Amino acid sequence: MSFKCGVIGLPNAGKTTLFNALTGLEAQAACYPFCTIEPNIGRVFVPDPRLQVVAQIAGAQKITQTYIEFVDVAGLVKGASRGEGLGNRFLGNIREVDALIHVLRHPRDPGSVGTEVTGNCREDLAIIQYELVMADLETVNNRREKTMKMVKTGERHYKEELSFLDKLEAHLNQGGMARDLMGEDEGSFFLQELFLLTAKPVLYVFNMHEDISVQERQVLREELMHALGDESAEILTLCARLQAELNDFTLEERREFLEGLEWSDTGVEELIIASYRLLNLITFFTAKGKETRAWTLPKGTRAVTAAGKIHTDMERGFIRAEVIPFETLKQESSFVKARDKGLIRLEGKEYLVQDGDVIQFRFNV
Ligand SMILES: Nc1nc2c(ncn2[C@@H]2O[C@H](COP(=O)(O)OP(=O)(O)OP(=O)(O)O)[C@@H](O)[C@H]2O)c(=O)[nH]1
Ligand SMILES: [Mg+2]
Repeated sequence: MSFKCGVIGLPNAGKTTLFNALTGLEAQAACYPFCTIEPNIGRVFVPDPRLQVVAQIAGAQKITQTYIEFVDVAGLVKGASRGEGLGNRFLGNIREVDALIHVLRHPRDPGSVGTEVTGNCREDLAIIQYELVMADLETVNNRREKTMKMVKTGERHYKEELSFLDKLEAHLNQGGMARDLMGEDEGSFFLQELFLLTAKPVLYVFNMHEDISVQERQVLREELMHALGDESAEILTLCARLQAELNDFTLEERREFLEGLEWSDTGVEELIIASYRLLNLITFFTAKGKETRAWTLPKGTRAVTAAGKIHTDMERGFIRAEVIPFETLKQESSFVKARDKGLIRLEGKEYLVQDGDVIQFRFNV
């Protein structure tokens, strides 16, 4: 299963333009709201020079890069959680993604992009956040009804869940995000089953018109940081149209094109690497048989869950993980040598996979 990112934001924010820039696809982007109705889905391979090294040491004949799947959905409007616009459909499309990319737009002239984008990032941000919170409140309420019935069985688990749901509801009612409660033990446990939208990690992409100066960009970025308040979110500022246009260029052409423009971006690779870093993702490698492969995971994933990314059987029948960090393997440049020296560790289900781990899973089904 690949890592999925949902691209969300107001209609006309530039979601599809960004999606095209990332994926090199040509989904329709146009200056009217709800240009996108059915979600666009695209794969983006994550460049990682370590993969070649592992493959060489493993003598692999086949190399498979890891990829992120981007899902570009319809714009979200006020009232979406109550079914306005394409509300429910939209929310259904992003319920299952692993992370969100929230696109905000700063147009040169707000009038030019319709009434949805106000050009005031604080207002635009508040509209989307409100809808996500409202949708989550509905999910929490539905869950509570079920849990209330189960509490009667007398099982402690349900009582604990109910008290967590109360706490969560109060937090959401105050405009808080479910992800704020993720750090708590009970939080991450109960939240896992709820698929809440505000529990997903989010990267804010501030899409600015190509004519915006460096100074203005800095001011706008600070405004957004301010609007985000306590939320420890990551922000990427870019010009989506410029990024999308760069896809058709060779490296040389890119340089010429960007000369004189004050945008320093050299292309989509930086964008992907930045998203990867900002979303706190890591890569691990497998080298089994003829194939060496890279896989994407959120930081802090347990070995048994990582095994499940490869195959559900591996998760179910997990015995242990044999792990060697990339740097150690590179130094030894041989799996056999590394094993002889005792450098391949045996780890159990609870081991937290680290970036660069080369892993062989032992399982039994
Ligand atoms: N000049 C300029 N135009 C942009 C930029 N980003 C997006 N646009 C234009 O704005 C319009 C809307 O962009 P889309 O990418 O379709 O917006 P969207 O968020 O996907 O909109 P919906 O699918 O309707 O929700 C298109 O005409 C884009 O070409 C930008 O950075 N600069
Ligand atoms: Mg679109």
